[in-house]
Amino acid sequence: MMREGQAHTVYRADYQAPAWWIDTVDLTFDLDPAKTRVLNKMRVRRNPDVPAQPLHLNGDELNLARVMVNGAASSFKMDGSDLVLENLPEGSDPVDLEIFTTCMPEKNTKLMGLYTSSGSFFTQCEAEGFRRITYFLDRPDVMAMYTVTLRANKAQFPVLLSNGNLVEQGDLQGPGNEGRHFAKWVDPHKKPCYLFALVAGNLVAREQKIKSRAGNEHLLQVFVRPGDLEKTEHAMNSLMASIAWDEARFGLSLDLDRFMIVATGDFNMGAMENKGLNIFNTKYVLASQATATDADYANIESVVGHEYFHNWTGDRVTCRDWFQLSLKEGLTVFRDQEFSMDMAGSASARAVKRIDDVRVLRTVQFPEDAGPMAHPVRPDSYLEINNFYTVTIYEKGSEVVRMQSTLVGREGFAKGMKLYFERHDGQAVTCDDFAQAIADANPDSPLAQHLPQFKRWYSQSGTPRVAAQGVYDAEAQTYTLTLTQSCPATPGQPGKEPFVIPVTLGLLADDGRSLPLTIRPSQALSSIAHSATNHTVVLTEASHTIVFDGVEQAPAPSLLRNFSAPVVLQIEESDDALLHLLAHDEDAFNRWEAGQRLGLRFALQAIAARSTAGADAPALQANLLPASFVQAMRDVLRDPQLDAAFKDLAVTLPSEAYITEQLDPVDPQTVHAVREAMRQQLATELAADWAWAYDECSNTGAYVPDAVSAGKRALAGHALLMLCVAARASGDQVWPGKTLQRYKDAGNMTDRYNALSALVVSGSPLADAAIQSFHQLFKNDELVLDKWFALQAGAPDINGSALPAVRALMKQPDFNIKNPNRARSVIFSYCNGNPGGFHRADGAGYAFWADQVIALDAINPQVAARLARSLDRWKKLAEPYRQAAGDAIAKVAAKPKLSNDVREVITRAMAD
Ligand code: B3K
Ligand code: ZN
Repeated sequence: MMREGQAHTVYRADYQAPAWWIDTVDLTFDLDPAKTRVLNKMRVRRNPDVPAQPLHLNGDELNLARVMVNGAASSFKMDGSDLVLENLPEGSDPVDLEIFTTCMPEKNTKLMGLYTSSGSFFTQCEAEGFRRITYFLDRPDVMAMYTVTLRANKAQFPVLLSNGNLVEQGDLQGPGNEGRHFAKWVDPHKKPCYLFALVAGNLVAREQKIKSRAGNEHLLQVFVRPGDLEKTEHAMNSLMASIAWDEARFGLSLDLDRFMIVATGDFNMGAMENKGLNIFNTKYVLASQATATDADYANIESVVGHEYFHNWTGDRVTCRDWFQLSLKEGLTVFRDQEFSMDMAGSASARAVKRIDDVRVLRTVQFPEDAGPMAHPVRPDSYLEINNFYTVTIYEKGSEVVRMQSTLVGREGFAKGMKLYFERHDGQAVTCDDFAQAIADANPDSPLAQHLPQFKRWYSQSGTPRVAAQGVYDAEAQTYTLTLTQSCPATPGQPGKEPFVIPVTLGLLADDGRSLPLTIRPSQALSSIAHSATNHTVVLTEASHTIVFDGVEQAPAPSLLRNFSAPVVLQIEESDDALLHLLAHDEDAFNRWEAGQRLGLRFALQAIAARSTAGADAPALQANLLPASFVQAMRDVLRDPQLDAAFKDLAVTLPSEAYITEQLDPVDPQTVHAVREAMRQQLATELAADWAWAYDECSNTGAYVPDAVSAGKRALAGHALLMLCVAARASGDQVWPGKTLQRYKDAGNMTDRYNALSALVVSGSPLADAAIQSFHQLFKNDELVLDKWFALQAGAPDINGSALPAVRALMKQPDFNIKNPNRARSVIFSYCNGNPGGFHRADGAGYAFWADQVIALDAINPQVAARLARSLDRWKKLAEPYRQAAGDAIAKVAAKPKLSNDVREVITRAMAD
């Protein structure tokens, strides 16, 4: 039965407690790829707090065979694809239900519910996939105890896994059961159905026994396909580190005898935190130095950590309803970010991680918050919940938790977490409950003082602006800073109330020293002193005037240090002031930020100059960047105090996505051309410095994926790219030649991939041969092939070459649109990662996008809806792009059989 025709908007305000509870669930699966039989025995009872209602069970694409109530066959009714039981016994006694259904896992291309991948069974139930396995109250506030029996052919499916503890296993007896076996699992914790999982197949496991601080023994297992076992060491190490970290930092220990991770090559997203049985995309499990880059290693650590941390923040305390998704996601992203920072070690490595996270926030979340899909961290409505697993829920949600931590301090936050678990362990709760616990544990904090106002971060969408203006009075020795906040209108939210905004700041003297801060006390403004030279002021009003006393000279203000709030800072600063911050700020984040602001400024100036000149615009000049900026980049590169990883970020120009966000209307080809010209200039004028940096960093010895050596490899790779870019202009082939040699000699994937990428991205004639050789070397490794596809789909567009190249890639025998990783590596890499190739004046890129959204929607609506987001910002495109993008969107909208997922994205894009 299909869900089509059932599309309706769900509103947060309509939340009602369930009319029935499900106390226990006993599931028996007869696993067969073509037709799996599911027997679901549930004990249910009426919720005494809610007026009596029929039991309305969700279902999706199920074949129903029979329903029994307290042992007798029962009548039932269908409501669309849902099952309604109207005549259940009155009263408060528990009722025993038995529901027998079948489903077709091998036909399940949506990868939601029970599906097969390379001959094994996997499940994905969040958000609403459990209803594709059996009829159920598919909502997170219904928490039950699960017993699961899996039965299958033993040769084909030797491993049978589900949540919790294995209590029984053996061969099945009797006629029809030849060659079949079973396993019975009991989960000792009650859980919502979205955390249910099963896995069955031919898998092998890396195992590790550990002892917790409390002295308990646990078995950790990482399951993969035979042959991949040697690539699981890093995932296992990451899991052990995560367990140790959660105990040390938050006093949270593993609550299960056994914790399992299973990898599959077919997965809609990164990974899933099913209780005790996490299911992962292979991309975030498998790593060897020959096949995975430093970024892959870091991502594995972060995703393994994220899913493990969900064991408490998500699984022990879960969401009351899906509007509260950020309760678990924002908090768990905050926890994984902190984990990665603690693992990275040095202050500089922490800053690098912070910069990486802020880059994602500003290049993906800020555009989301300014576009048609803008929604609050706690949304008010949705058509399809899967569309709300967004950077706003995750990354902005994490920033909202980070601000709470800033406002109560690190220790105060740990106390708040403790109270949160004391109050809510085993419950399904709301974002309000979380913030209340953090505030109640810290009654004297600015968070407690301003809690209702602080919670506007959950309810108001859009990215706030903070405008800053400073005046120095030499005579009075005061520096007066006025900070004014505002927030643009977003869909459904024309006006906004002021937010609580923590602004961490300092003042720099001429010689680069940080000045001691004396903030004149004021009723309206709380402030927190972290050190003599670094304070956080807490904005609550539309405008605040902050007076610093005893300021001996006109200072350069360093505001929003460490990106203390997810806002846009608007401040007029001279180039010199920014160069000064870039050279001296004690806050590493703001050093990087000063360079970004300068780079952005020069890009916007060049773009403005070109659009004024119109069609007569001369070819871009080589010197878009002033000599002082180029020199500052040279100083960064050559600075003996700075880590390579920081240098790599500081000498990277703002991305096209970030520049684009500052413009309205935007001509994407101008943005592309200007950024390319700026990069060409940095490549050429700093050629000797890049060569020096390459020599300094190119040899990192035996491969270890630690932050310091990874930083060196990143900078060496960046230097190679710039040297190849310089060669493109000069014609000198020495560096491309060296790069090809580096590609051949590389002892690890990071160096090999960076060399290959330098050749491809710089458009070197040597790229083709290297691309061929890479395919030869790695044609049997799916994850490396994804890199191979992605690199080519993102390759520079030379006279319209990118789109035909993408079409050719899709004809390759190893392209498979049904595999989400492969679809992403080609189609998404082109539509989202190759702006110069995608935004074609003839609109062919957009037409291709429309065709792919439609094709994918028939296979996998979740993946299709992600792709549908590529044109979110189409209304601010300049002509002829806008018209062409509008036509492509209309083409998708005209399809009668769209999924809710794609329909919602497209409808919003058209309405905005
Ligand atoms: N909770 C899952 C995401 C589920 C997405 C459903 N469409 C992974 C995570 O955030 O850890
Ligand atoms: Zn998560």
